[in-house]
Amino acid sequence: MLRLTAVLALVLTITLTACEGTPTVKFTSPPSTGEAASWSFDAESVSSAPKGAEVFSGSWAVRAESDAPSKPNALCQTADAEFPAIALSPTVYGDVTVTTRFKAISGKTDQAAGIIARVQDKDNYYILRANALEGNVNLYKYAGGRRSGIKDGSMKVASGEWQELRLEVSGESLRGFLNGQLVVEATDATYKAGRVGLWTKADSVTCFDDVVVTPRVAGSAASAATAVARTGIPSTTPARSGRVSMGDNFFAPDELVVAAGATVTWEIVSGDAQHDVVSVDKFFQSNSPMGRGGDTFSYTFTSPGEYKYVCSYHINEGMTGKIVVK
Ligand SMILES: [Cu+2]
Repeated sequence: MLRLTAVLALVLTITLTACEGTPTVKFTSPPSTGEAASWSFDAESVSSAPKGAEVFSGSWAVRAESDAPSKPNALCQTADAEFPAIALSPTVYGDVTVTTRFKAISGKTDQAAGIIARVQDKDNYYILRANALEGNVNLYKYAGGRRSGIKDGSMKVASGEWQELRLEVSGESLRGFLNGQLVVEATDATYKAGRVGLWTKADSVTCFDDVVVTPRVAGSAASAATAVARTGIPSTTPARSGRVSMGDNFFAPDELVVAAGATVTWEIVSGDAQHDVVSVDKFFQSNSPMGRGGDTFSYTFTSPGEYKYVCSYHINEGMTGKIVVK
């Protein structure tokens, strides 16, 4: 029996090993913290990939989407490929949080939306992906052009609706959130640093908007939902409108850069608790509490400056945010 167990273990080991590719690691140590960045795609040329991006697979193009969270544009993947993927910029990050809004529009085989991080090259990175057909949010490792599962998380993912996906990578910890709710958590030590980007699968037609990349401040244990102090200012053109998702107990993104004249809309996307939006300097205030489930509050920022705000119910839980108007 012992021998049989040993043989089975050996067979299992060989089988598992055969499924995993061999990783190529280019970025062995985290660099000094990369700059925060954000993409609303609204100032990008339509019908091409965003400036500075590198398409690994699939057909990625900016296009007008009438219901885009920040209008008019979104970035959409429309080809049928094994793993469509795009790196958004050449910047290498160590510990980082990537948040994106996404909408799974169609797909018979798959309706997937993913974030990739610690990207070494087109064949080596981590994946967090939500799938509307399977109802899960899973973590994968892509190594040597082969995908292997790290951990699965079960969660209903709506088709045809804008939602929010977030991947936090810190040290060896990987955490995936859907609409602000932690769904899947695991550790993996393969990749230490790398680029960030987006991912889909097979025949998924998926659009993305309002991608926010926040490097973790060195030495800070706070999650992106509570980390407020940050020096990096997003580098792309300020958006003409913006959205902030709310839940228990976070604003996401917690720092948003918009152009003067932009209207920012806060929306409760998850959770059961009561929340509000209160300007620290009394420029704006929502109803207290806001209604639940899709209720929104909007404010138009006319003057450049920094506008800090809090949820008065959860200020002690770190539910604070900032709008930077340029
Ligand atoms: Cu709150």
